[in-house]
Amino acid sequence: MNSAIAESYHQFEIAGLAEVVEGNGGLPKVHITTPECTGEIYLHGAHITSWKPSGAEEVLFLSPKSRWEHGRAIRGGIPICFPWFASKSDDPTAPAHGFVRTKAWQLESISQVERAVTVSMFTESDESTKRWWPADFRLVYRATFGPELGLELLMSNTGRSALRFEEALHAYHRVGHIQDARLRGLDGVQYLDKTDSNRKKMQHGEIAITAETDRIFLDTAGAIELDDPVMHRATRVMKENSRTTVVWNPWIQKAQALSDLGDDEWTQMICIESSNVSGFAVDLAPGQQHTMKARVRVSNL
Ligand code: TA6
Repeated sequence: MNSAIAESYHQFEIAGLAEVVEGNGGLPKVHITTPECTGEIYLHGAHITSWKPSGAEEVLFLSPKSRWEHGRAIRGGIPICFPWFASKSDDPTAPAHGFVRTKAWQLESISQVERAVTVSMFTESDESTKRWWPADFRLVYRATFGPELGLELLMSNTGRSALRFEEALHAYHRVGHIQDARLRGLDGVQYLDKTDSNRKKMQHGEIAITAETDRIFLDTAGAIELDDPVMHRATRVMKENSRTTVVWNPWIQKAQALSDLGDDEWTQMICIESSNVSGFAVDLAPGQQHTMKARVRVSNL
């Protein structure tokens, strides 16, 4: 990170709490250290790569094999999928999960609120986005690092036409061993099974991961509990203005097929994604805004 860039970020820093430093691949990141937690968020993709409450272990999974370069997604942490989820329905050449996770966002502010630090970043429509998606938009992301991790994705339609978009906070949660972890909060919820031609199915009881799992849970606003007996930890994911939850674990073969994920790393992660995807994409008229929120809390199991 050259000195001019460092200088331009200096104005945002809060002494002793938040600094902008050079991260992996030379990409700038905000490093947060408070009495309550430590955390990291890259300007690349507004991508949170770490949140560690005091006295607890790292909550997010991050692959040591991840790439760190403009135009590539970071493997792990919390990628932001927008304005489409997975592949673009009308263009197979478009980047998976949209284009904001692979571009540099701009730092808007860093502020201290009680026991937490909030980092705010934004990205807007430009020539590179219009290559894939004609809309005019402004996307603001506020990440609050404290005793809980708070996430807010605020989307504004800054154009003159109505638009429709999908969004997901594609969070990689770290677990001791996936086969011992259990997910609760989706009992009785319908889902699309991506491992079975998107067939619609019903979840019965808690989720145990015993094979490749890729499910879009539909019309659900409830909180998710992740129980991890190996790390003696319970993680609660709460959300607002989100009507779908995606659950993903690549298992053995898919993990081997991903060059930026270690072959055995499928055992250490599960994705729980607060989202609005598939039939729950969001419509916005010109001038309208939409905010999706999520909060993560950990406790001892
Ligand atoms: O969220 C689940 C999913 O859509 C899976 O189908 C899988 O592809 C995963 O995302 C990871 O996608 P990525 O483009 O980051 O490799």
